Amino acid sequence: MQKRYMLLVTLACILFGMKFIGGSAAAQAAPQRVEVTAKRFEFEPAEITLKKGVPVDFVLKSADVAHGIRIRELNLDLKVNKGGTSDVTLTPDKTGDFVGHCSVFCGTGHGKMAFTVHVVE
Ligand SMILES: [Cu+2]
Repeated sequence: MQKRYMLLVTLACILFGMKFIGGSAAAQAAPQRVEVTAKRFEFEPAEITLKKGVPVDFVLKSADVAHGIRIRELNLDLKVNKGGTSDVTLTPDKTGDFVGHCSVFCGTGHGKMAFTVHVVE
């Protein structure tokens, strides 16, 4: 009878352990959040590093007028309204350094607004 009880306790521990591991895996699956602020005429930060195959919630905020960010190689094309916030889930599928630019004309320095994403393994 005691053996049976021990077996039950062991089983309960295993089940609890699995639930715990499952819970932390689910927490890891929630995308990491990356915030970038666009303002005349720069992005802050101007570069970020992401991991290949790991989804991130990419948030673009505007501190002044409308801006955008486009990196063709990463299928990133996001626009933000004046003073607004936009976001998209981004999962880089290749490694490398990718340079994007502001995709909404925002003034004289618009052409200089560059943003770099480093994607690593
Ligand atoms: Cu611009």
